[in-house]
Amino acid sequence: MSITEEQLEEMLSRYPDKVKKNRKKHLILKNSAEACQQIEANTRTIPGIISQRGCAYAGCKGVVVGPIKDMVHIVHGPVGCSYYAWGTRRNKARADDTTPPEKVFTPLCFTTDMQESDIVFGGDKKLAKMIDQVVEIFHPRAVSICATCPVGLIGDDINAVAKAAEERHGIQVLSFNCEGYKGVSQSAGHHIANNNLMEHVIGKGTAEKNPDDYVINILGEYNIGGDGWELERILKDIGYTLNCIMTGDASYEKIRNLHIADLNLVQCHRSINYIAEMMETKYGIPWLKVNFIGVTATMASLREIAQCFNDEKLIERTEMVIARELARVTPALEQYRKICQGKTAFIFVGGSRSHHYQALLRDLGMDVVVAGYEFAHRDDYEGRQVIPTIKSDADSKNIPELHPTPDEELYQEAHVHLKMSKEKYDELSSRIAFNSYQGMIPEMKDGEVILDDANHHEVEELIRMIKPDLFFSGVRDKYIVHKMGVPAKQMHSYDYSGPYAGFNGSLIFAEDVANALVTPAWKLVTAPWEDQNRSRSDSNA
Ligand code: CFN
Repeated sequence: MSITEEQLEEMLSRYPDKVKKNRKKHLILKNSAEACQQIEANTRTIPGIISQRGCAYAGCKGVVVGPIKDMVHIVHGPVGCSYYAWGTRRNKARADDTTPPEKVFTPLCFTTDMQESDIVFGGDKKLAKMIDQVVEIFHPRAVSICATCPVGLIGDDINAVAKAAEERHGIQVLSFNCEGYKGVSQSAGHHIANNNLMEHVIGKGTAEKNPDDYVINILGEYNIGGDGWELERILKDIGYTLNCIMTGDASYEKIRNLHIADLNLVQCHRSINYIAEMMETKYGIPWLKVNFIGVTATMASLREIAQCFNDEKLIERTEMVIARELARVTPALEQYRKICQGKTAFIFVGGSRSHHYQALLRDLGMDVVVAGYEFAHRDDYEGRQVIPTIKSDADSKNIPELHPTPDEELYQEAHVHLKMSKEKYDELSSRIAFNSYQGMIPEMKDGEVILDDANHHEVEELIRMIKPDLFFSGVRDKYIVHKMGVPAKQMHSYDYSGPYAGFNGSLIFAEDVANALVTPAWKLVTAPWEDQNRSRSDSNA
């Protein structure tokens, strides 16, 4: 069901005038007649409003730095800051040829557990002692210190503690002044993390690039539910050398050698664009925005990457892998599509997924009637980027054999499953290419709602007015929407599912969505506040 200006106006009319004026700029109806529809983003949340946003510490430690697997990340602050962020993001990591299992610290949680006496007398001695213990017990390759709010308030000098610890132990100790209150959201924390890693870690390694390889990094991919591993599978099959996924399942050493790539792919632009841009300036490495969420978007992104290198062999191999994958996943996807077709979705996530998942939901035939971001900036809502061209001597490049060996048979099979001729496939392919990154607002239809920094009142009202078939958001608003009789999926950690990226991920996502849509449970739900027979004593029982 679509929504009108009048309905939006009515929803906003509950606010005091000043608040209404502010929120009006963050809540707009898509109208393609307006040449440049503008939304206000990345501004301070109105005090007292229950925002869905996180803090700078969440963006720095939780998002960018935390997934580096062979470092110990010490949270300097009261225990709650680390405990409530422990394992909840589901950024997966495992041992690999350069990182043995005893050096993978991702499942662990380290904190100085500041107490009242530390607040009064300072927590720096406790922090220094903890670094000594961590080095002695765990032998990490490097250590990070992430500060939470009280550290900035009492003025503990974590930078001096880090410097002294580096001298004592001979390993790098990075200090992040990412106190939660900095900036207007977790976006400030991304920036703090990016700057520090760029200045002190990236480019410090001594690995050398093999000039015969096409070497790429994926920036802004955090391996939630194993997404990064699925992308690794596809990109390696095509013949790329994947230098580093930043920072999902990444090691400290790989990040030190991030600079030896030919191209940086940027999956989550919001959290990592600073590094992409700084690497372009410092090392001349171009970057390309990609979207590996959904079959169509993945295909388009793969084609764009091949296009950057402009090598016929690579372009052909890309088509082979796409055809093989389509042959595998399309039949099952078609079955789920029958269930999902025509259903509506409301999606509200951090700073990049609301756009990325639009592509996957469209693949399933669903309409995204409301889309928004917690903390995106204007450029995440708008526009796209020009595809860079990389000068390379294609003849000398090494593209290893594909396993399992691709063949004409598989390629043909793909066309059979798609029920189309080779000509049709080629035509479709050319149409899909170069369409993956239009931007969130340009890809929406007239009458759909764009929502920035939503709060509980607006989410509840929009759910009531629009009654979407599915709500995709976070844990804070998931359960109230359940109680309103609408199934809700956690789009940050994918509840307990995933991967959702790439071809295999599309299939898992489609299955999860179809399950949510067909379960009869939601029709049986009566919200406690709608149950007239429920007495006060019942609810207290
Ligand atoms: S994994 Fe990413 S994709 S990094 Fe970012 S902007 Fe968060 S933790 Mo939650 S799911 Fe979300 Fe994005 Fe980039 Fe995740 S949409 S809010 S800070 N995010």
